[in-house]
Amino acid sequence: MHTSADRIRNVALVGHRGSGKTSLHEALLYTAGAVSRLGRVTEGTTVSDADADEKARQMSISAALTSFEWQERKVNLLDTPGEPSFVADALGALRVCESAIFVVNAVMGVEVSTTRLWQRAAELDLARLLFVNMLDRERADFFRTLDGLKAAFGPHVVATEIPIGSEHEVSGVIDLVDMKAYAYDGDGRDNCREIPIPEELEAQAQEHREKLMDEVAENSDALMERYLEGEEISHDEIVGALKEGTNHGALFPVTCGVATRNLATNRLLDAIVEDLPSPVKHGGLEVAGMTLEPTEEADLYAYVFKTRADPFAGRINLFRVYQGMMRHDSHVLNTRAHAKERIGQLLAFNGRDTQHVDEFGPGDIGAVAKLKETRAGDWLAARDEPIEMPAVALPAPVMAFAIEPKTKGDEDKVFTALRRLQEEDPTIDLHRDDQTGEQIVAGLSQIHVEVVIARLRERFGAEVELHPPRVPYLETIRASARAHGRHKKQSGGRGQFGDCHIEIEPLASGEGFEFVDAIKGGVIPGGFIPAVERGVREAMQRGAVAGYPVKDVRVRLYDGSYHSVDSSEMAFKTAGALAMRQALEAASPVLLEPIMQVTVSVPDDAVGDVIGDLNSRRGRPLGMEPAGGMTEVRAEVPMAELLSYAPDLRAITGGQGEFTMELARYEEVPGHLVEKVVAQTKASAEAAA
Ligand SMILES: Nc1nc2c(ncn2[C@@H]2O[C@H](COP(=O)(O)OP(=O)(O)OP(=O)(O)O)[C@@H](O)[C@H]2O)c(=O)[nH]1
Ligand SMILES: [Mg+2]
Repeated sequence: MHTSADRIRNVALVGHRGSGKTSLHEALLYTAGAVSRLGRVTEGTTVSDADADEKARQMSISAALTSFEWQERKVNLLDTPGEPSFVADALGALRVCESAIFVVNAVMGVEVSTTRLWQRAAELDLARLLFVNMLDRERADFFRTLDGLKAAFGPHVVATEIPIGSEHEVSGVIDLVDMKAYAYDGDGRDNCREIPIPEELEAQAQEHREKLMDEVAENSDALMERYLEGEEISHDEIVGALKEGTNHGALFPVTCGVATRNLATNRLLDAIVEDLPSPVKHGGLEVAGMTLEPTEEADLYAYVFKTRADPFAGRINLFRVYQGMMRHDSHVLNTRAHAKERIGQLLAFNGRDTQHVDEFGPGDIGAVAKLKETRAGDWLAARDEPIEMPAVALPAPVMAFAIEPKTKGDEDKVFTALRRLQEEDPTIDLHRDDQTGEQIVAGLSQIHVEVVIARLRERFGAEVELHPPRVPYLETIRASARAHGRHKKQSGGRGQFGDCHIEIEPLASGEGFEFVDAIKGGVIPGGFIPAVERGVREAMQRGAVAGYPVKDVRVRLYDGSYHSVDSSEMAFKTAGALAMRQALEAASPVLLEPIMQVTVSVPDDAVGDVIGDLNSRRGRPLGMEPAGGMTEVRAEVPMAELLSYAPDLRAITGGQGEFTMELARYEEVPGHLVEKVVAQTKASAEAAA
């Protein structure tokens, strides 16, 4: 039997790295009875963070799903990583949930990722609830954090509870909806008991209760009137209006507690059920000109938001049913691959155990094993018609390395494994650089690439080496020149003869290559002219300055001669190459380097350092503007100066800066640096030989 959509709550736990999401996830599971003991991140015993590398680093790397019941509702909870390198999983989780709980560290307050994820949740129109965690830590301050949240996210951020005591003396919370107080003893499941509101907190509780009621009343006209007339308003009415306001971001309830002490997590469970919307209440999904409604009778539409690659268990896909029913032992269509997939095993993650289930209803989130073609981003549907989820913008992978297997001959193994990991994480870029011939793997950060390499080793037994990628320099010419290429060999039998005169001149940047056949009177027969061009193109692969490909050149073939017996295509090709090599040397060749347009997003106080650093990298600032609580600095910087930018930016900004880059254009390498590039190129060519 499946859960009806109005009884489901799909909730993503999101927030800054280390704010306590995984600990809170564990406490919620424990309190709901889904696990029998409270695991700890510090001991590697939590349900999510189950991977070996997550335990070793004590941080979440992948999103983890668990499902459990509370107050006769089914809660699908997605614990997401806070580290920006793994933001794809946080964004994937936000995509399929109606609600997000923002876990905020009460010592640090609003942090970079809190702000960034908030924007994403707002774009997706999610209901948002906040949990101010770590109240027990030294220098934790609920009210300062609350003020910070209001400053960052507006006046509709409002407390629904306040703590009793602070730092290591925090002992409970006061519920502002019912004006009741609760004390917590120990971290057991039944640690909560009601107490009278402590006298010294009465005034403060009353003050915050009024703020809450003002916000609540704003979301219901009927309530507003009665509230202004001083009438008593019931729990259900308040909660109803609270949910109304929360559903589409008109109100953001703030709760609080201590995840690792299981303090107030039972109240958070209540809030999930009472304040956050079900898929029915939140409304259908507009996609591909349709509205997918959470109804059982309609055609199936399920969206796959996460793929886990396991070399042994195979692929596991997590999906969200938007409409219709997902049943085991059925066939569905993958609308991207246009393939029929057999749904064998449907899986539910209940606490520590994985269970086989028969079906998932509309609005529900579940997993399926062993699909052949399906991976994250795909739709599974009753009909094979094009449908595409509005894309979630992912950061661009900027930390690039050239990758090589440690053992020659392991190439296939390494690249198959990398492709599997890429299915799991779309922010991994994998491509061959045509120009340098290197296999490039790029991620969002050093740590991101490290995790990929460790997973290659641990999951797939593939050992690799990384080195900085080569900069794809180019060459061009600044003057025109003429040259004569003559290839002549007469040694017994049939000889070889090819002879041509060319003139080359610069083209405008980006125009590439042009070959003009200006032969008159058949001095070179038409059949040999393409061979000359091939020779010319071949010579252009290795420019005269440092051996890089040459671009933006027009070549005019204007004279030559041939021999009726000894001429051949081969001979004319060689002659063309000879002529071109000479011409390039004579035409003031120059070295070009890629210039990247870089956008750096940093906290305001780091702007000066970041610009100073960009200047030292031969960067040209283009401007800056505020963006989501940060400053965005734009600049143009040569790629050669950015090879280690990711870790450097991290260091300059205390881990808070992010950047993206894309190719702007090629520009001439300044004269004083050309020698260096030539020497480096020579050295790396010798090392490779
Ligand atoms: N004192 C205290 N420590 C906490 C609390 N919540 C979490 N911690 C600790 O803070 C650290 C980070 O907690 P996690 O639960 O891993 O945080 P997270 O948000 O899941 O971290 P990422 O997944 O890396 O973003 C761990 O050492 C926890 O034991 C809390 O309420 N009080
Ligand atoms: Mg975590």
